[in-house]
Amino acid sequence: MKNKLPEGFLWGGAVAAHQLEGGWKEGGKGISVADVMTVGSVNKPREITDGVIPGKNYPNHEAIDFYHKYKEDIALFADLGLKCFRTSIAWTRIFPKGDELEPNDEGLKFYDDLFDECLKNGIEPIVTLSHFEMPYHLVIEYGGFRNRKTIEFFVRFAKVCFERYKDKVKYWMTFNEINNQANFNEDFAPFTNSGIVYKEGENREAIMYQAAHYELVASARAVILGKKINPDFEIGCMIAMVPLYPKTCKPEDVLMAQKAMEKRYYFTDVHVHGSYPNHILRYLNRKGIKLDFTEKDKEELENGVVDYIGFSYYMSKVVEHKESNKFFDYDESKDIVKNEYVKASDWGWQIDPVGLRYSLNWFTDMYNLPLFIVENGFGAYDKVEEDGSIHDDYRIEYLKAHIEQMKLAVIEDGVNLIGYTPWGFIDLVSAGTGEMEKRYGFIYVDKDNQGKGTLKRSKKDSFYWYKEVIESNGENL
Ligand code: BGP
Repeated sequence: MKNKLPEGFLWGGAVAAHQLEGGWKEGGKGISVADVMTVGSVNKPREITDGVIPGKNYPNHEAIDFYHKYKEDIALFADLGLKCFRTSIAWTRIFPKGDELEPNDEGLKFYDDLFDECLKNGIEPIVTLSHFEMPYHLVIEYGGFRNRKTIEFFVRFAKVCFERYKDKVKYWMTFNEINNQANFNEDFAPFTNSGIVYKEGENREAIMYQAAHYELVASARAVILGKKINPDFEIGCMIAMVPLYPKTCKPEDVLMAQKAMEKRYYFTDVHVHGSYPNHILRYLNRKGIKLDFTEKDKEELENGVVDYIGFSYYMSKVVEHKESNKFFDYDESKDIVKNEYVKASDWGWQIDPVGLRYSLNWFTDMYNLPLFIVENGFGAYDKVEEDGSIHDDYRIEYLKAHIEQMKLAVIEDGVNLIGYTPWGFIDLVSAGTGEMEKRYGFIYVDKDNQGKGTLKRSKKDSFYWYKEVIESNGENL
């Protein structure tokens, strides 16, 4: 047994196109759902406006202007020593409306240049196809993934990307945090790829399960196609991992937590095993939800299983069983309680490094596939000192504690882990709130929630710390 992380471990950083690129109308790009979302805050959800309304503050329009600054940013990433860079391809740069037959070459060219620049600097690009940025036109015209037709549009987009970048990108993911939509009773639109904003009085649950089914089929079909285009591709799913613990050892709480895990993570079963687990089929039956689920879907799900599980990990949550909940049906908007044993961030995200080790073991026990931690990080307010330095020791503390647990999972427990890409390692727009000032970066970007600032980049203390972590392959934390 080695007491080190494996050689070639992919240390990196993660972002998503709409949260950093900006250039929302450049290079032939169309409007995405992220382009119609305003700034919110910890207490106020982002507003999703009906088209782009002049005068409103849309943080994703400019973001941190990576679209124009990517060369200088990649030079900084190389200085930090990143081995890989996880980003997404903005669907609207490739298919501005989403339903065109031919792609937009200028958009394709942008990612050619971006990936070439990474490779030139010894950084491997890791790509998510859909990261919360569906073309807005698909939402308006087709209802997003309410509609089976959207499968075709997504698969066309995936095919074009696979063909174009087949020699530049090896690791792909289909839908970012596909299982977020399981929380359909929360107004969670900024955190999904489905393009669905629920209307008053709708049966959200039925809509969610159908949309999720279409996404799972779209993902499987993309995997099948990708493997034909380049058999060396590694195509993964991407799951938002928030382990759900029982509030007490009361058997009902324990069962409730198990049932909650089943509901949040059945997506992984479908991606990995190529079929739905019985508990979900029975649940849908009991609820009278009939899915549009064809024989061809079944075959595609079976054949389009993923090579690895990419997942994000920020926090754990605690679940309590209520007497009235006879069937142990989990509803995230009602069943979560505070964990008395851990602290939380300013945004209420519970900090639980041991939960990362738990998650790595849980995934391994359940699925026995290679794992990739493609997001982890600490959103916090940063203060710039008079001399320009930023002492983000709280961020270092968070990351250090999580990397320690990650190492234990690999070294002690034998988990097969490909890499670790902390989230938002350059400050960017928050997906949940649209704020700039919920910062995750090792690189500071001078811009505030009102959109003001010079966009100047500067290194935080965490930058120097992470550089050393990568150089020592995780030895020096
Ligand atoms: C994940 C998303 C990211 C990201 C991150 C942090 O759920 O995949 O896009 O933004 O969470 O969330 P937030 O930006 O709301 O702090």
